[in-house]
Amino acid sequence: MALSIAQFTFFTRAASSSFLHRTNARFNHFTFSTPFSTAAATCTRKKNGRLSVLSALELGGVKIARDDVVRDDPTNNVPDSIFSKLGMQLHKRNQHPIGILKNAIYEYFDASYSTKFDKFDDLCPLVSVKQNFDDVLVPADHISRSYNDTYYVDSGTVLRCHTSAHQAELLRDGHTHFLVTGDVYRRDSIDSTHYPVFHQMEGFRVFSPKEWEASGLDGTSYAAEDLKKCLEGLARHLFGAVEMRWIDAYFPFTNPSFELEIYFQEKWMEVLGCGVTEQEILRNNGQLDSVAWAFGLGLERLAMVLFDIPDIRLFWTTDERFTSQFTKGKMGIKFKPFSKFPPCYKDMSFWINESFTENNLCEVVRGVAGDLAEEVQLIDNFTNKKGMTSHCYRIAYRSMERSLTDEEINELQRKVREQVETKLNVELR
Ligand code: FA5
Ligand code: MG
Repeated sequence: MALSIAQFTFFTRAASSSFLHRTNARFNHFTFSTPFSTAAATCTRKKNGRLSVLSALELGGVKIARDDVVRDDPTNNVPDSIFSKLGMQLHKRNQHPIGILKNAIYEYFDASYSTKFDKFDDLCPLVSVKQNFDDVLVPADHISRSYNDTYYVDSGTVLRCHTSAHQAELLRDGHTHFLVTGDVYRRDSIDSTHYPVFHQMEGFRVFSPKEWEASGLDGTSYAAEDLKKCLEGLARHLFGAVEMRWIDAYFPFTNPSFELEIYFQEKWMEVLGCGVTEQEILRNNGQLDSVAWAFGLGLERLAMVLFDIPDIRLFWTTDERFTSQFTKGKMGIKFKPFSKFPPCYKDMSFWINESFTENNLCEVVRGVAGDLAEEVQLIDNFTNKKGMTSHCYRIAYRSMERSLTDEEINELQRKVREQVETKLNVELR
């Protein structure tokens, strides 16, 4: 039986925080146009293309014009709040927890492997649907392709939702050991460990037959063992002792697949996905007899554990009381909260319609409240005798930097209610 979007959204929120291993759900079909970009460190203007992405790497960031990314067009669902994050590249700031962590992971790979891993941290986040999905075998009806989950610039171009989008092109360019760090974008829920822009590091290692033949293992088992050894070694390098566990997972691009969870703030938190790369990806990209492993780390999640950062929004604050606490190259620092301001909770109930999704609601809330929205949580859900379904959401508002006034919060909530009604076409109760 096909799940409705609403049921599905509820289910995935309750069951799992991750994205690419969701399987089928109802999906809106649309046509895909020609791929946008090739494997290059920058995006360039296509002669016919609507995307003009100027290379500004020499200035320390990629510059992209707003009109190229945010458009009033049904094939585009990128809000200004997301555009404003493009080019921020927290992973390239050596004094920022995300940059400090990236450098520490680089150190581990440099120290552990005699074959150096090639490092990329400025690949353009605008990629084609082919790069983001087709090249890594994401099925045509996979939920992650939907407009509900991914930011589309147009029907053939997305803001990458994972760094795996670069695997195929780098393989084709002949790289066999590589790390790709970058900002990735997803329409997602609102809470302390989810943010619509975050950073991933992809790792990829190819083995030739002579590497596993002597071991007596088959190629897949050899790669799986090496992968777990590599990531457990990385975890020890970063954390020393920390409680962690492996979970069997599913990704379209690896088999077998695993996720690593770390115990943090009294819960298990998923920090990475990984596995042995599907042969088809290797074959399609010029690696005929090899096996490979791949992983995708969530850098914010790891940095939260490492530096004791309680809320994912803090990575984006420019408040000096946050930024001044971190130092280039220093891993042992624990974040000291500068003060804790009280949250304010507002509930809202409405009758949902067929097209309602929680991600759409979260986009409205973020659009109005930005980083003042701390959490959006479904607290009640019922269907009446007429078959109408009601949802009640609790929105927590809290600033990381100051106390909010009652008037300010009431005004935010008034706007959220208004936009939920007009943009999502639901009936407020
Ligand atoms: C992926 O993105 C896969 N591409 C990872 C992978 C690569 C698997 C190579 C196999 C081989 P997933 O959707 O689970 O998988 O996301 C990976 C990590 O990103 C998660 O474990 C989590 O740490 C982080 N993450 C996911 N969504 C968010 C979010 N909204 N905010 C912050 N971090 C997130
Ligand atoms: Mg996951």
